[in-house]
Amino acid sequence: MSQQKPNLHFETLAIHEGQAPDPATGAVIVPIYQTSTYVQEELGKHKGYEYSRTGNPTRKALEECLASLEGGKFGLAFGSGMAAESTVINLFSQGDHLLVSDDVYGGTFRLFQRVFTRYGLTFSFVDARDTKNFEKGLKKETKGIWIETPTNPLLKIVDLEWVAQFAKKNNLLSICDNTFGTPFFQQPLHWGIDVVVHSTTKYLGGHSDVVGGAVITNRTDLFEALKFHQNAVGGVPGPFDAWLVLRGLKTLALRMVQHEKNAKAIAEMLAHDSRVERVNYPGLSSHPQHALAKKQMSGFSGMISFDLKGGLSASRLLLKNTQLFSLAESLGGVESLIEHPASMTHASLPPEVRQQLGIGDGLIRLSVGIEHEADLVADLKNALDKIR
Ligand code: P1T
Repeated sequence: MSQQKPNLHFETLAIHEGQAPDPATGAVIVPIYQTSTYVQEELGKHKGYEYSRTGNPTRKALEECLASLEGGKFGLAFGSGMAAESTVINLFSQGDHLLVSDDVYGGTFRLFQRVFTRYGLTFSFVDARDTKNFEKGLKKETKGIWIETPTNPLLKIVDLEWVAQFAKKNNLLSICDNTFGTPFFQQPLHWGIDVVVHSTTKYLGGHSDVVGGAVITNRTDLFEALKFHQNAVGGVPGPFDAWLVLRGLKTLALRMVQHEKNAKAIAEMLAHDSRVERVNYPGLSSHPQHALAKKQMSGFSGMISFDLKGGLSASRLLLKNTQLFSLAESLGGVESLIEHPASMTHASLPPEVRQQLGIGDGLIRLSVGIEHEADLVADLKNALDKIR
């Protein structure tokens, strides 16, 4: 359990929470406890650790720090975002139904539709910009509501406060994937959401050098059930991976300020470019849900998507001609990335679902890094000029 000190700020918690100097050596940085097991002095007498799937001091430091940053009591770390998601879904039972915001990471859609439906769970994907769609989708078997906000890749916003209240009223477990927002800009637990999940591969790790996931909650009952499943199912991160994410967290606040500043400049440039049909960035006042984004986020993060006029051939030219934006899946690292959701991150969605959502051949997604703003703007302008 995180010993959160209410008077400490985010930046301070990121560096200190769960990370007291090592009692054995005085090391300022939490050591990488690269061990699978721990000695018992005599039967049943140990220093709190028995086996590293169950618990590891490096992982524990990360889990406490993650909990404090989300304003939560309990954190659990996983070997990937998908492992974190699977463990949360393990809380449900055969016959249960979940409402899901329709625009989610392609791998989340795949996990729900192609893995967990085989275990007797059912999922309804609804356009969560209009909360009436959740009301319409509610069934007597509905036990959970799963949202992403901002969504991947269309940057739709889902009303956290409404979802939390709707879940409470209808006895549902509410879960929010906060990967795009990050706890620096958005804290779903604050609005009453039960469980936050993360791909720590992204902004939290921040350097594109580790794959990881996390789950955070304030509820003791949920923590106990999740901790049981973390150990029983076993999707834990290795100590070195936990350490990399912990190191990444230390600079999260600084990085997010720069990600947002750069993203804003690029979104504004794109919004004025004749080759661009539409820009999705919640920080633009023209975003249809800008007011809601402003209510529940303190900043708008570094993810942008936009539709190019000219479809696939225009996309190909743009993707081929950026120098600083590398063509790659993933997001949230210090370096800028560009990708084509329809054939990359969201290729696992059936074509008709992609079309319905508006993930077309002209859609481009940017993960704006922390390089100099002017260099990034110039790189994109230069690549846009190659389209005609
Ligand atoms: O890749 P992994 O750490 O397993 O996390 C999965 C995941 C979960 N939630 C969201 C919102 C995500 O974006 C992801 C992974 N996304 C990408 C790899 C991507 O490029 O969108």
